[in-house]
Amino acid sequence: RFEGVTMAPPDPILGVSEAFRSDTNELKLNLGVGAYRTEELQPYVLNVVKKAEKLMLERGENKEYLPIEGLAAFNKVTAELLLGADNPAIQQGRVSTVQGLSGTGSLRLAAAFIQRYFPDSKVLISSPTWGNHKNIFNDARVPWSEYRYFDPRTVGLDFEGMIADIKAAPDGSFVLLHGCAHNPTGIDPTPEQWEKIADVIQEKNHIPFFDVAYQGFASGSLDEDASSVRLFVKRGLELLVAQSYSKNLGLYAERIGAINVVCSSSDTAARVKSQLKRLARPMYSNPPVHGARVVANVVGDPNLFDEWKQEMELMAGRIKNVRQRLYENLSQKDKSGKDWSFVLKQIGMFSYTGLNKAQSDNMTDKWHIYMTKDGRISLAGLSLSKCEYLADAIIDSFHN
Ligand code: PLP
Ligand code: TYF
Repeated sequence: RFEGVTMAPPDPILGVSEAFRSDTNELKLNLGVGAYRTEELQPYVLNVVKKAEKLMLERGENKEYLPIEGLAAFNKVTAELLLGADNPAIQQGRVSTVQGLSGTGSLRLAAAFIQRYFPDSKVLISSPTWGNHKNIFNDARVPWSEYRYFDPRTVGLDFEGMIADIKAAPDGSFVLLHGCAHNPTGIDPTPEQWEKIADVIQEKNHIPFFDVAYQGFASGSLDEDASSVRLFVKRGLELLVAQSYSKNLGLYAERIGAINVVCSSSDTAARVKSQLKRLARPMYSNPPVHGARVVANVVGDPNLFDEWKQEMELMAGRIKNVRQRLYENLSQKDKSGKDWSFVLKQIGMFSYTGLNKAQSDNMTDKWHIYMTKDGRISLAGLSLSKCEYLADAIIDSFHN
């Protein structure tokens, strides 16, 4: 009976928000979850989303079930946004796209696909990675192991280690790669390093599996942020790509994303799609329609699309501004001579500070700054006016 059920641990990221809510101190700051806030630290609904929703309301769209694979108009634009509309893989019908329950649900569907069709393969994930990756593969019963990624000495990429570990893995492994703005480190390979990674993956017959949760958010350019994925597609490799619109369109709670499988032929793509649908059906039957319509309207309309890009630049720009201010405050206030330039080298929503667990605890217990225990702070939850306070807290925590 249910008496035997034990208490599950809180989620290391989402649990931080719960702790934040119960803190009554006025200085408190939530830098845990990666969710964009305005300079006033309020949640933000994009204007293009409101416009698309207004259009949808005016059209009086119904609430009928979607097909298992999702909204056709969404699936079309999402693959085009990812790969570029003129990509030969799309034109040749080699991309099978299924709407998913945001990034997480799309990753989970892909994991179920791997478990069913490649039960002997494992997935290589970066060390560190987004905490939910391990949960997803564990629950899908897909074995995984880690490849080296972060080098604490340089606060940069351990490129040699990464290549060595990808080489050492059994042939035909899946290699999970963050398309851009690596979570939690904010450190991405350079274009030259991506080429080398692709070389090794090709040599080893591995299958690239991209997680793209921040397209447009890293550089401010949708195309630039997809260049890693496109480089692999250009080489003619078969690969998987999970997409999320949580961050770049601020559609967090709408749960809208997709899984794309780039195949060697249109025939294969059709069969893969049929199997993804077969896996989705007993899990959730079919996906929600609202977010899919919003994306289809924004990406599919030239005016809204342009406006979206401007809003995204605004969001990405605000994060870059606080990043710069935080760096300046840290450099000016810290008298120890520590080099803080890593803050500027990192990209995307986060800064991986190098604070250890005890130091992160000090941030929360003494300074009321909520963050994950791996030392990651979400700059998307920071304002220019709070940078100085945060710098004081970080310096205090580092040197104590
Ligand atoms: N993958 C990474 C690396 C993430 O950072 C996130 C969070 O945004 C996701 C996937 C999935 O998030 P969601 O399920 O909200 O799309
Ligand atoms: O890493 C983050 O903060 C974001 C948001 O289960 C997130 O990716 C965190 C945890 C989670 C889903 C999304």
